Amino acid sequence: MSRKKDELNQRDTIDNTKDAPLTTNQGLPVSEDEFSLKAGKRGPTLMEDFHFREKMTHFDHERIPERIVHARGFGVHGEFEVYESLEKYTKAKFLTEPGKKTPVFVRFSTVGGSRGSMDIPRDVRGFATKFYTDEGNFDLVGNNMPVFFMQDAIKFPDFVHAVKPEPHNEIPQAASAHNTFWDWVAENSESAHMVMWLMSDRAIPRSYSMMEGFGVHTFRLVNAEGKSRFVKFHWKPVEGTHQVLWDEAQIINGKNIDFNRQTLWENIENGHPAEFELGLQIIEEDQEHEMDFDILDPTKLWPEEDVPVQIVGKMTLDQNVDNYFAETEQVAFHPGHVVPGIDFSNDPLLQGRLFSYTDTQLIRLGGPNFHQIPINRPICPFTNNQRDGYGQMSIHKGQTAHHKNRMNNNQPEPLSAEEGGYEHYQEKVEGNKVRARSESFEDHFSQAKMFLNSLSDTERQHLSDAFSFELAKCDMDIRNNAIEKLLNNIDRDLAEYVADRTGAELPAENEESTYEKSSPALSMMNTKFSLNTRTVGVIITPDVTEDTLKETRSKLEEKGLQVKFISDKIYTIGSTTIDETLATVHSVLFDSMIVISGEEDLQPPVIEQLEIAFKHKKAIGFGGNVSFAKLSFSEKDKGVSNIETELDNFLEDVKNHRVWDR
Ligand code: HDD
Repeated sequence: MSRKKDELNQRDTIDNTKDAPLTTNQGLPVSEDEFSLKAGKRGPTLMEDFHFREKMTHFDHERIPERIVHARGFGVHGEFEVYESLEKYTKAKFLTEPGKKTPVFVRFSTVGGSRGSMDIPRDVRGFATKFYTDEGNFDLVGNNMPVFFMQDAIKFPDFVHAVKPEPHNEIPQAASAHNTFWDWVAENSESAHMVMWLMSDRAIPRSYSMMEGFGVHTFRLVNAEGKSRFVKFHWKPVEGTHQVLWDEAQIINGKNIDFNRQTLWENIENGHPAEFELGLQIIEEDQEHEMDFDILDPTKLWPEEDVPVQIVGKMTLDQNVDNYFAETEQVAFHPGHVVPGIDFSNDPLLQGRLFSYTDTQLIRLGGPNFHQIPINRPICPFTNNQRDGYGQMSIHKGQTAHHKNRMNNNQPEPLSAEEGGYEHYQEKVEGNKVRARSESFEDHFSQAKMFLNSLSDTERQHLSDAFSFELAKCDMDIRNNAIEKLLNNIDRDLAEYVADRTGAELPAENEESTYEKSSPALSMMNTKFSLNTRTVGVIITPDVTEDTLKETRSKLEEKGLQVKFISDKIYTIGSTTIDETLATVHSVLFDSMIVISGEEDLQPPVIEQLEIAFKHKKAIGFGGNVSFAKLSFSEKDKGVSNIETELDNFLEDVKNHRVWDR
């Protein structure tokens, strides 16, 4: 179990859980750590106090610049195993050796917010995976959405400036619902497809283990014969793709700002790993131009019904970090970290990313030796002639640090491709030097429309309300512009709805896309459903007996549910202790609620939580003598079940995530 972390952390772990003397960083035992050295008990502190100075200086330097995007993240360790050899497609060893477990580190993140912001803003989620393979590190630096806001990396700084809090007053935190974001997306209509994803429920995931991951760009796989194919990478969550509601997200962000990270942390601590299957979509080189879009355009996805996702392996994330800063904060991803058998396409967004990531680590991690930080270090040997620099941790032996050399027999020596050296795919390219975009990237609205065509009524309603929410937070001219330049070009009904909800102008001309295609895989209603890791908050009144509590817990836990007892205060009956109070948790923090009462009436805080759970379409169970008199719903409503007589109905509703047709 500890293998993965140990492999990375060898030599570098300082175990503060063991008995040890307190020392300075020079190893000098310290005799007193509460008082600085003074001239007299009430006198001034002395410059001579090296212990104080060292401790304070270190503290003063404890922060590094947060990431410009994806600042708030949460990392976990695990491993990846391929199901069957993919040697037909690639020579990457970790994809050709079934049974071989490759250690991985995954960092999930929000994009726009600062490191201390909340877990469930409406935002894209980062899904970055570092595979520590025997041929070097491979980083798949993706998101939970398969497309992106722009087609060319040169626009990335503009986009990030627009989505981040506004420069004059640094408001709003971790939100796209403001003028500069909507100004940018409306003026850059290539963002239309991604904006649809951002306004959809994909932007408010229930859990990091319940969202898909996408490599986004078209990459190449290259096999041992040198044959190349285009590929898109997918992560499919074993628990399915699920969301919270926007109203719920806003309450969660106040009740538990750490909701997503805490869920993942606790699930892993409790033995429930997060599991994802790796999927590949493959297009043969000679079929490059067969789609009705350009496969190099990162604002387009390959419909899964046209190019099926082949499931090829599984990633199991089952180990939390030992130290957040050392691992999660210092991990450095880069789409350019590849291994033989994986190569790039000419997607202009990907090409720009290949520059940006190393550049950002230099400022963030303070110099060119960030690859030596344990979490970034390959687990295979690495040698070259790079030397010195800030934070050099390695002691390079020998007299030479130059290539080619005779003094050291030309060591370290480059390897040929046959011997395992990385060789770039020899794609033939030619063209004039131009600052221009290919005409094949010009259609910005068809796939935005396809996304809308693919949603269920519930999802479409959520998306329409999300647009209305966001644009209502903008100035009127920004609203009008976004409706005219984006929505009216995607779907007239959507434009009408949002214009009506926000008091904006509906453009005179209907310019909606006539694209009719839909892709069922895009609806979250067609995902997997499972009871695994689902939670239930069981509210009880003080007159409920211990037997009832024990029986309730065991029958729910037996089905895989995670149970918390909630009452107006913490108390113990027999061997059962109440877990939470009505003040410390809330129904928004659970997938489902149960209320069990004796003879006592339900009190206002209980009623409030149940009403909100009902409004959020959650499964509600009841037991004992619960009276519905003070509730706006009854036992006859959909998704409300007696757990003594209809437990299976309750469990089915929990498994289905929400009672959408309530
Ligand atoms: Fe990026 C971080 C994903 C476009 C420049 N990006 C970052 C992270 C993820 C992504 C998951 C966080 C990694 C971590 O956890 O440390 N980025 C994407 C995806 C993109 C994308 C899926 C489009 C398909 N990014 C993109 C562009 C550029 C950048 C076009 C610049 C040209 N991204 C960065 C960055 C970051 C970053 C500024 C900030 C921190 C870091 O790199 O390490 O360099």
